[in-house]
Amino acid sequence: MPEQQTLSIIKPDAVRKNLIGAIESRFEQAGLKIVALKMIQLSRAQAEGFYAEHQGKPFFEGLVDFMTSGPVCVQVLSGDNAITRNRELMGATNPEEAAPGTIRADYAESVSINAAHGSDSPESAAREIAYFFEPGEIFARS
Ligand code: DAT
Ligand code: MG
Repeated sequence: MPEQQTLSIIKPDAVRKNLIGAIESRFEQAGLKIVALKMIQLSRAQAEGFYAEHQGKPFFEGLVDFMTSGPVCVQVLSGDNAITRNRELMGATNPEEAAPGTIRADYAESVSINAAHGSDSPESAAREIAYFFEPGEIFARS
């Protein structure tokens, strides 16, 4: 598998619970490299644009409320098969369905308050990385 990059977000619930280090540590221990990183407070417009694919769904307004409820950490993770590996580390969207030992199984509260985001395809990774980072903010690390 070639080197890939993916966008990860530590969501407001996990930041509130002081889990930034615990979650970043899981990425590093799995061999993924953090090549860009920042803490930000999303505006409603930023959250709506980021989750545009879900516009019109019943949970959309609640999702935007939640994602703007406090600061988040956004990071670009790099490594072999990084997109799928990050999704595996996160576990299923609904923590009740997430495999034991995954981020969501261990830290998520519910299907809507679920600790982490990860890009789900190369196309979404490219869009989501560019949504938050300028090229000069992403570092080459070998
Ligand atoms: P994922 O975050 O695993 O990629 P998704 O893209 O389907 O999942 O949905 C984006 C977010 O929207 C998800 O992390 C939490 C929220 N969400 C999804 N389905 C939901 C539902 N049935 N009820 C409440 N929130 C939901
Ligand atoms: Mg998704």
